[in-house]
Amino acid sequence: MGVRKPFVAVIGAGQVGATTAQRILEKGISDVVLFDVVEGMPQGKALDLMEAAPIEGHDRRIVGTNRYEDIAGAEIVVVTAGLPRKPGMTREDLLALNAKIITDVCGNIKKFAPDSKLIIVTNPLDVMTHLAAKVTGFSKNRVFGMAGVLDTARMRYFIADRLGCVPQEVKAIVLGGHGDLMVPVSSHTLVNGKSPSGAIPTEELSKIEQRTRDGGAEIVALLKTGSAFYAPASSVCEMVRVVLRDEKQVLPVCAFLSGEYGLKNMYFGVPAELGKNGIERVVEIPLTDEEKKALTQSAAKVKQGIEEVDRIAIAS
Ligand code: TXD
Repeated sequence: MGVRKPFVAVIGAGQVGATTAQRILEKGISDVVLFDVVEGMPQGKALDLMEAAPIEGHDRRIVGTNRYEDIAGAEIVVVTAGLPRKPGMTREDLLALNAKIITDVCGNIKKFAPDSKLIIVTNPLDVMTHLAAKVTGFSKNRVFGMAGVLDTARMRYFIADRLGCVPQEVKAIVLGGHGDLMVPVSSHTLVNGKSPSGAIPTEELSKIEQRTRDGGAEIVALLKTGSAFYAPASSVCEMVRVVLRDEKQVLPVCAFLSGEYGLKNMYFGVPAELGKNGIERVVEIPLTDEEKKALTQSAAKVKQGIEEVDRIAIAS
């Protein structure tokens, strides 16, 4: 049995890819094609997930494959192919290794799923999203990356945990590059509509913001053999749902900027409305001078990575 349209293709059936596929299926969002270069692995995971369907009670289908032909017709392609971080590695250390993989994967997406929208997950995230747009040549609204939803969810959880409330009561937003210079926007953090500054001392709030920046590394240090995947998969799944169902919800994502936030011609983490066209529009929110300065610093770091990946592309 094949998949039914509209379906999502997930490239890379590793930790994030397989868990994303599981969440999409079990939440009943769409059918899934799961692709990996390792023979038998995506087929095995797909079969295992189908065997869970009678218990989970959904009627979605998943097909595992090593053939790019099978992604033809996908509405959204989620790219998780690549190496994860090991303890001590920064996201930037992955740049040259993952650039090769993204170039290969995106060349195939261009060929076999030319009308799809791409959600990039592979690190270093902002740079790989730039590379994916370049290799496919797709319009920029159809290529975007997942990072802000995850970083924001981490911060919401840390605040909720500190206050003993449910995470849904906490609103927060983390912008900028998905790296050590990401910017938790404290002026937009709210607990039940109120600033948490009365309930959490400033020093502690800064510690929570730093823990958010280090959130990925904290998990890498604990797991030792890979990086986070449950919360990343939830984050991708939310973006997939919003786009597939044309929900027009504003989420923090890695989007192409044409002057917003004073930045031009680069991918960067900002709030954007997502819908059937992918990025419907970038949303500019008011920031304090300090937050603006932090965003500029984060953008400079992302630009360095973009220049580096462009140099690699020219050299090869
Ligand atoms: O916030 C975020 N954006 C992130 C990013 C959150 C978590 C993980 N993040 C990054 O996603 C991470 O740093 C990695 O770069 C990717 C994938 O992480 P994952 O934990 O899923 O890595 P795995 O388990 O090693 O899976 C990667 C899979 C693996 O099965 C490989 O066989 C496959 O990618 N792979 C390929 N698939 C297709 N085509 C090619 N060329 C290929 N090379 C490897």
